[in-house]
Amino acid sequence: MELDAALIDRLRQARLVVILTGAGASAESGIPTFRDRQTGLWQKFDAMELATPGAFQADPSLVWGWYEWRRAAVLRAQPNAAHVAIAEMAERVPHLTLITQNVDDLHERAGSKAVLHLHGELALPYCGGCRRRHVFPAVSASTMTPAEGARIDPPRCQACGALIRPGVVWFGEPLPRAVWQSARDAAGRADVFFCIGTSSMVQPAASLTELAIDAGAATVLINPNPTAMDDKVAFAYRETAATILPQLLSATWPRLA
Ligand code: BV8
Ligand code: ZN
Repeated sequence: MELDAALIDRLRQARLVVILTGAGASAESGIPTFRDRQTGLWQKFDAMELATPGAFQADPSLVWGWYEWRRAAVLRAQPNAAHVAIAEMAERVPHLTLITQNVDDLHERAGSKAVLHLHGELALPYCGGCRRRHVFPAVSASTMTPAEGARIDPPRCQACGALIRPGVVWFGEPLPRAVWQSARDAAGRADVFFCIGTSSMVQPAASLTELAIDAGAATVLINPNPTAMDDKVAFAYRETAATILPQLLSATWPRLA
C-alpha cells in the first residue's frame, strides 16, 4: 500500500489532527454498518425508518428491541486495529479531536478520550418525558442475547412513568448543540482532517469534511468503497481502516529504535 510522502510530512508537522469516523470504523469489529449488505432486521427494515422518533412512537418495542440487539453486539465486540491506531495517534500529535457518528463505545474502549459523539450513544438512554438519564442494569455479553428483530418493551421512567428511549440522535432530531459546535470548531482549525469509514450521506455530519477542506486542512479519506467525497479530498485510500491506519502510523512515526 503506497502512502503519500506529502501526507506523512503534513502529519509529522500537524498541531491539530481531527478525525471523523462512521460505521466503517467499527465494521472490522463485526458491527454491521448502515448501508453495507445487512443481515436480518436491516434486510427487512430501512435503518432510516427505524432510527426516527415516529418509528419509536409507532412501535416502541420494535425500536427498543433493535437498539438492545445492537447494544448486545457492541458488548460482544472488541475494538479493532483502526480504533487502536486512532487512540495511538492521539499520543503522537500535539492535539487530536475525535468526532464520531457511531453510537458504540469502541473508540473509548480502545483508549480514545473526549470523543465527540455527534449522534449520541447507545450507553446513555434517557426518559422521553422528563429526559432523566436511565442507567442500564449491569449485564454481561453472555447474558444479553436478544434475538435479532425481537420486540423488547422499553423500561418506564421511575420519576414520570414515560418510556425510556435510546440515547441516540434520530433522523429529524437536532444534534447536541455543544458537541456540534465543538466538532465544527475543530474541523475549521484542523491541519490534517481524516474522514474514515463513512458514506458521507448524513447531514450535517458529512459537511464537516467540506468545512475542513474549505479551511485548508490536508484531508484524508479512508473507505474501501467509492463515496461522493473521494474527489474532493487531497488523499483518498480505497482501503479498510484497520488495514491502513496502523501502516500510516508506523510510516509516519516509526517506532523509536
Ligand atoms: C437534523 C444515530 C435538523 C442513530 C444516526 C429529509 C428529511 C428529513 C431529514 C433530512 C432530509 N434530508 C436531509 C435530512 C437531514 C437528515 C439526513 O441527513 N438524512 C439523510 C438520510 C439524507 N439528518 C438528520 O435528520 C440529522 N438531524 O438534520 O436535524 C434539525 C435541526 C434543528 C431542529 C430539529 C431538527 C440527524 C441525523 C442523525 C441520524 N442518526 N445515527 C442510530 O445509530 O441508530 S445516522 C447514522 O447513519 C450514523 O450515525 C451515520 O451518521 C449515518 C451514516 O452512516 P455511516 O456511519 O456513514 O455508515 P454507512 O453504513 O452509511 O457507511 C459505512 C461506510 O463505511 C461505507 O461507505 C463503507 O464503504 C465503509 N466501510 C465499510 N467497511 C469499512 C468501511 N470503511 C473503512 N473500513 C472498513 N472496514
Ligand atoms: Zn421521566
